[in-house]
Amino acid sequence: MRLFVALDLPDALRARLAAMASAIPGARWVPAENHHLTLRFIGEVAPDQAEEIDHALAALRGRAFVLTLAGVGTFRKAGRDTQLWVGAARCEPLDRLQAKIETALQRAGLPPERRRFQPHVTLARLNDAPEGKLAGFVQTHNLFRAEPMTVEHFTLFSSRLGKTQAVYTAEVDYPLAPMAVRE
Ligand code: 3AM
Repeated sequence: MRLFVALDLPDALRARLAAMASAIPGARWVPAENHHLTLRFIGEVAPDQAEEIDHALAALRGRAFVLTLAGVGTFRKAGRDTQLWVGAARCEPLDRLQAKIETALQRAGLPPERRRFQPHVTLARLNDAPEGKLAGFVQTHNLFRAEPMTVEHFTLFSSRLGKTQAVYTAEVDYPLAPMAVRE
């Protein structure tokens, strides 16, 4: 099983992200149903390890929080743009949740994730997309700011390769405790 831990997104937000798709040669746009914010990529695991991962995540205690997606950018690898994304406004509760998930997964026997957590929702994967077009996209959407969303659970997804796109399935939702109500 190929697994990852992520936040799913409200339908209206997915629709808004999907509507940002534009004509950029070499861009493969992620369809609305696949939009998510990855907290931890896990990869291929055996069924008994998947069960341990599930137990570790179920034991994690976290609190709901408000998250706002904002800004756009690209990831570059070896001098090439590989991914176009929408970012997240700075959010300490998100960083704390990600750190707790990392700890839980290491306890479940996974090797540590070495890469820095850069919260993002991938809009498109890029293959030789012209830099000018990407710069134009980033300029157009620089001020993008979504409606704040309340994160009340996180999700263990499985991923299968479909014909044209990966097929993601939400396997388990892990609830977060309700936010404290202000007096
Ligand atoms: O959330 P995004 O779209 O950035 O690219 C994959 C996707 O990231 C990433 O895990 C997320 C859910 O599939 N992914 C796929 N293979 C990976 C790998 N070997 C990977 N991340 C790290 N290492």
